[in-house]
Parts: sequence; structure tokens; C-alpha cells
Amino acid sequence: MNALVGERMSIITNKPQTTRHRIIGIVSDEDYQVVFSDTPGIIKDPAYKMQEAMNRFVNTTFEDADIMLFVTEPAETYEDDDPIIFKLNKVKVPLFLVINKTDTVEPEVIMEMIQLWNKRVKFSETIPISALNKTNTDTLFKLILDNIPEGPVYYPKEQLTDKPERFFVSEIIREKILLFYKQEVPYSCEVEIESFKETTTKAGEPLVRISALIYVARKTQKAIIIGKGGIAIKKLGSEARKSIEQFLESKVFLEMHVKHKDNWRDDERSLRNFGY
Ligand SMILES: Nc1nc2c(ncn2[C@@H]2O[C@H](COP(=O)(O)OP(=O)(O)OP(=O)(O)O)[C@@H](O)[C@H]2O)c(=O)[nH]1
Ligand SMILES: [Mg+2]
Repeated sequence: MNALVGERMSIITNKPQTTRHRIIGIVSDEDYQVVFSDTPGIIKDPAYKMQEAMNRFVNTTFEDADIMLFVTEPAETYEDDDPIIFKLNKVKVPLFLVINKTDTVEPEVIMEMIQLWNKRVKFSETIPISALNKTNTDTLFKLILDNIPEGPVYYPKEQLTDKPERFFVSEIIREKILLFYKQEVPYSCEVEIESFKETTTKAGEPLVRISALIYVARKTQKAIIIGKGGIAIKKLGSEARKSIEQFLESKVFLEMHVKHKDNWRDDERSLRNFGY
């Protein structure tokens, strides 16, 4: 979605289940408006209520999308009886097969994938792309425009997304947590922005003061996030601040705290508060 929208809307990491919400990216021009929805991947056997909520975000797109893009990649394999195949075969709107990461394998591998997938599902278009190198992403965008139904303009032209800046700030912090911590720790974290104040520095430059609270699911994880003598959280804070400054195009003062909230991933109230 970032490659198509040309903005960094969704956070990206090498870890699975990076995206937890349905994130919208809007592209408007004189004669069109495309509203992209990036979703989590489908989780086969949800282990937490949070993962059930992630699957619900995916399901909402099956209900309201005008076009669906099934994005897969050479390293991802599915059995012939995977439930997603059944689900894709029931899609009534134009359905595209998008094979990403063509930069990672020989063209023959992509050809084989195309053949295999087209035997499984009736796609209206098949497009191999590299989101990284932006190979074929323009073609994909044109195909989307060709297939999109006419309709009213939903958002003002300048609007890029539907969520407030503080949501993206929390996502940037979560991205850094995914990058800097190992195993289960990043999956146990949620970030809440406690305050977000636009002010100015003494010199009169714009400054955003942000206070973020990192929730962990177990007490022991709090010590891991903070690290010995606070070294880990210091690095996290400084890297997150740099990215937030880029995103907000402003100087940022970032303050972070860590709190444990036992098993929040299975707690309905916490999940509701966190927007799941
Ligand atoms: N080589 C290569 N890597 C890519 C390409 N597109 C994405 N990646 C990498 O693939 C990894 C996963 O990217 P994400 O955008 O987080 O993937 P996702 O499908 O949204 O995954 P989740 O949000 O975790 O469900 C990251 O390390 C990206 O940098 C591509 O075209 N080529
Ligand atoms: Mg993602």
C-alpha cells in the first residue's frame, strides 16, 4: 500500500503480524479517488482475542471492498485446501493476484506461482510486482483505476488517511519495538499516546511534545523493554523520535513510560481501548 500511495502509512518490518489494524491510504486526483485498505494477514488459529480482532479487520474488507488484491510472495506457500482459497473463490468483486518481491527470485519461479494460483482461484488480473523497487506498481495502479466502480468522493482531496496523527505516532513506536526486541516481547506490546501537544521551542520553532505509554503483557517484559540502566528504552526513544520527526516534519520531544497490564491481548476492555 505504501508503494501505491507513495507515503509511509503502514509500518513495515521483517517480522510477521506487523500490521494489526485496518489502515487507510487515500490517493486523489482530478477524476478519481482511490481508498486503499491495508490489513493484517489472516491468522489461521488465533491464540489471543487480539488476533481474532485482527482477523475481523480482514473480514470487513471482504464486505466493503470494490476491488480486492490478494498479495503473496515467493517465500509464502499455501496448501491447496487452505481456507483462504475457499474465501477468495467467493469474492464477487474484481480480484487481483499480486505477487510481490519479484526482485528476490528468478522469473521462472514467479511463472510457476502464477500458474499454481490461477488453478486455485479465478483472478481477474495477475500482476507480479516489487514494492521495494516499485517495479510494475504503476501498472497495478492503472489496473485498479480500470476496475474501480464510479462513485462519490468520500474524502477531501488533501486527506491521506482516516486516522489521527497520534495513531501513526504510536505505530512508529511499535515499529521500532518490533525491530529492537526479540521473540514474544514486541508481540506483547501496545503503545498508547497519553498526550500530544503542539508547541514551540524557545527559539520559536514548532515542537511537538509527546508522551507515550508502552503496555506489556507480563511484568518481566517491562524490565526487558527498559534494559539495563535504561539503555534499551533510550535507544528505542531516540530512534522512534527521529522517525516521528520525519513523519510530523517537526521537532519532537518524546517521553516514554512502560506499564504492565496482565494479558491485555485477551482482555476485551483493553482491546476496545486500544482500538481493536
Ligand atoms: N525484497 C523485497 N522485500 C520486500 C518487498 N516488499 C516488502 N518487502 C519486505 O518484506 C518485509 C515485510 O513487509 P511488510 O510490509 O511488513 O509485510 P506485510 O505483508 O504487511 O506483513 P504484516 O504486516 O506483518 O502482516 C519487510 O522487511 C519489507 O521490507 C519487495 O518488493 N522486495
Ligand atoms: Mg503489514
